Amino acid sequence: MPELKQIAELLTRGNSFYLLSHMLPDGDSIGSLLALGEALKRLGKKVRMVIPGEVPRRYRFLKGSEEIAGELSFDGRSTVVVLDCSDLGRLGELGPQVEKAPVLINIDHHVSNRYFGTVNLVDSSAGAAGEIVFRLLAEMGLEPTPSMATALYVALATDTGSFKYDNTTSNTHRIAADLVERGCRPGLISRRLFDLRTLPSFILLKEVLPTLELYSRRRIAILTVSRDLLERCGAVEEDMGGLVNYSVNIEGVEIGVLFYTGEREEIKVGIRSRRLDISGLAEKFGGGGHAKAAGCRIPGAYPPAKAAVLKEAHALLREATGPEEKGF
Ligand SMILES: [Mn+2]
Repeated sequence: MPELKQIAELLTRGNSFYLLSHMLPDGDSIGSLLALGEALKRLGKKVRMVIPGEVPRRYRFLKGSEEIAGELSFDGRSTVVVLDCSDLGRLGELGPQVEKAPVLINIDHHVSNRYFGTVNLVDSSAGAAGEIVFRLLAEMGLEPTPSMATALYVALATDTGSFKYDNTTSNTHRIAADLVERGCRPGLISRRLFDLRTLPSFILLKEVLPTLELYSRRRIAILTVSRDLLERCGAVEEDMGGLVNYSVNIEGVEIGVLFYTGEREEIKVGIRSRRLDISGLAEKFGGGGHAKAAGCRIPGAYPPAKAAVLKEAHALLREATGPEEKGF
């Protein structure tokens, strides 16, 4: 990839950088940001890391996470690197500030990427943006330190669902093996990322499971969370992480949906599938994501939003129903 070389050169030559990633940060966005940030700092560069919103608690054990700012005042000159974002809209209020940056580097792995950068390194075969950052560091001749290896391992482990999803490739495992050799600790990371839950999130889970509804001959499963429920459980939005998986993990279910009716006049929708490509379904409502994990926001009240999503999900199922359906 010529872009890999080009970006490695831009990073080596530049002196001052802003590294940005998306709202509702996840392990891939934060891990990629921190690994690249540390690499550039080690080269003596000036680095500012910004994410719209707060770093979720579960990622605060990562070295340097306390340096990630929630607000940006762009100087108009520094090189901007945007990680793990399919479009600048994912940067929320930060997007318009960096839109016209003289050098805007776009590093991403979403199929739906809009190529908004002056240089674009987009590889949708990568399981995580962290995989691309790993390759970039190698291209720059930099060896990951234990803290960089930990950040990248978090990126990989998060986006591949702990190396369980279909986007886990032999390459993902090779990189993971390399990161373990560089000093990250998989057991400790897995426990922090996947096993430990806050008490409110457990109480929330207990209340959300009874909201389960099944449609379309039990092939569509829906879970619903309201702001009220969240507050009653003493939970915050972060505690909803992973809830959507309970819908799609039911045997026979093809499409799992979690509706969050928390915001006024807006319904947040998380969509998952193990087999079908549901990214188009999210895109129909102005959202996006990956083939098996996507999301969108629908303005208005819950009942019409739910009806509209169900209708599109039915349609997708009808399209997908074919001879290959047997055996799944
Ligand atoms: Mn990602």
